[in-house]
Amino acid sequence: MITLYHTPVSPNSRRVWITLLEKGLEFELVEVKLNGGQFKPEFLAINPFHHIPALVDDGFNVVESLAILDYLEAKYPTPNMLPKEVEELTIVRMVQMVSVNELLPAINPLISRILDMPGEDTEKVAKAEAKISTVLTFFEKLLGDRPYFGSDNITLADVVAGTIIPLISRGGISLDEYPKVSAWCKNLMTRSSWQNSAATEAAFAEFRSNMLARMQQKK
Ligand SMILES: N[C@@H](CCC(=O)N[C@@H](CS)C(=O)NCC(=O)O)C(=O)O
Repeated sequence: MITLYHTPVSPNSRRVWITLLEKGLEFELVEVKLNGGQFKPEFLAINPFHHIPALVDDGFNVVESLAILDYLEAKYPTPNMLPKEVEELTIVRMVQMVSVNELLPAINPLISRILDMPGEDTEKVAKAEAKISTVLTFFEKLLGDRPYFGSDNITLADVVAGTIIPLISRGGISLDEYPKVSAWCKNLMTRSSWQNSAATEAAFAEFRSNMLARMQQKK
């Protein structure tokens, strides 16, 4: 039995959820409330670093979302979500790493817009927009004429980038200047895995009130 410990608005856990759905696996979802649930001893026994996502498969614990995706691909290889050809595989890995190391941190200054909260830092937002533009230009080239990154079928790169880019749109950044990325993103949104794992407005509202509470505590 597979159990995924997750939080609805987190792109880190959503990428695992989508991979489970794309692979047609049976699994149980356990929501970890990030207002303290991650520090409960039973969760720390699974992930001592108190982060979601964490996956438990028949007693085997896996943490770190990219490691979880590799585990799922190796253990449940059908459908195949990692190309074998060297350049295609490298494109997938580049997109995964750029998404996590460049794009995701650039979203942080946009959080106030994504969640409709006060306190936007305009200087940080301008820097974030410049970084996001660099990433989107890079992705536009990497997509080329293919429907997915490095493949004609969905890959683990699409799952990683495709759970972050919708948040950028929610943060008010248009994809119009990047027609290939825009078409790729629209196509992903039609997949049942994306539709069934989308965070509800109630989940965004809960995340927002947790953020506001944390900001109050820091004052
Ligand atoms: N590198 C980790 C990052 C996971 C992560 O940052 N998770 C956040 C939510 S998006 C979390 O659990 N935060 C709560 C905490 O660290 O206490 C991964 O990719 O799995």
